[in-house]
Amino acid sequence: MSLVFYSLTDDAHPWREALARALPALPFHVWPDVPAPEDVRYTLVWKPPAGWHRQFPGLRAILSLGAGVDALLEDPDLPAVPITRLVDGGLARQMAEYTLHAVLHFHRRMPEYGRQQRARQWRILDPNAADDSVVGVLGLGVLGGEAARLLAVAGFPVCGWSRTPRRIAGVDCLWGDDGLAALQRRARIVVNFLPLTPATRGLLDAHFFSRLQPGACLVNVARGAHVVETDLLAALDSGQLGGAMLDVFAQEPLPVGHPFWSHPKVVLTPHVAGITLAAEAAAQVIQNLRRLEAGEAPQGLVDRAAGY
Ligand code: NDP
Ligand code: OXD
Repeated sequence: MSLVFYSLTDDAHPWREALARALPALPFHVWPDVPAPEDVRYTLVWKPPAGWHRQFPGLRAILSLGAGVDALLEDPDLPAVPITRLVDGGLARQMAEYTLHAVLHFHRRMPEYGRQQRARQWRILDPNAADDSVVGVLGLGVLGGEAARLLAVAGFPVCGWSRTPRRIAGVDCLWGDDGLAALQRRARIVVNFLPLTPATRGLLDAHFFSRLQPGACLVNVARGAHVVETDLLAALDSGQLGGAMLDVFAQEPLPVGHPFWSHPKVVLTPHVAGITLAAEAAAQVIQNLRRLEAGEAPQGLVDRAAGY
């Protein structure tokens, strides 16, 4: 029995140390150095190539190094074994911080002050009242729910949208088509925390933007493919959207020639809103491996039919 680690972006070393300490009987291999593929019972992965899991005939479960499992589920050759995802594991606080920063950026009119600075223009703009900056959070799960809570505590009016009804103190929780329409009418700043599924892919398109108040702003920390990028550029250029802060993109790394890099209304970061840190996430992975070995249900079991 062994575990294989695959990631082109995460350092295997702290994971190896943490797992060796807690589970000394489970050999830890870093792909491609896997001596006996037939002995592999678990994989701990971030974006392995399609078909990669087929080489492990004895696989019992796939443990994702991230919260979103869209890339895994897109693999048509993914074995029919349980998949677990990170449930917070240190991501929620980072994502909530990023969101609060983004909301304050737009609420305090920083994009306009940035443009004024570049033009050497000293001009005082009318401040927004906190009540005016209604934030609409798409996705009220582990990460979106935490960000919505923090924004409410910071004094912003917050409404949020989920697939099934949710209750979060200080947040007006909406669901279904009517709920989405209400959020679009009210929100000045929309923050996307949805998982990427067939139901949410391309949701943030021209139709979506046209239903927001003119000058509304978008923060996307979920997945690039939620956004129809040409529609977003058109909405920014027409003034329908006042600005966008983007952490995720349809193609990552973002190609050097992409118009987002130099667009005056776009602030972007390289998929860092929440970074998986072994020091915080390993305990959850270890607990899940113990549960799986004991035949118990792991935490963060992915619902393949729902796609998240
Ligand atoms: P969860 O599964 O905990 O929450 C997902 C939320 O989205 C739930 O509230 C769910 O509704 C809602 N939802 C799903 N489908 C729909 C739909 N069709 N219509 C309306 N609401 C829907 O996920 P997390 O909060 O843990 O993670 C969210 C996403 O964040 C990840 O999938 C990933 O893509 C992204 N992410 C980005 C990172 C970054 O660094 N940029 C880091 C980590 C994650 P319900 O409550 O009814 O189930
Ligand atoms: C994740 C991510 O899903 O980093 O965890 O995007």
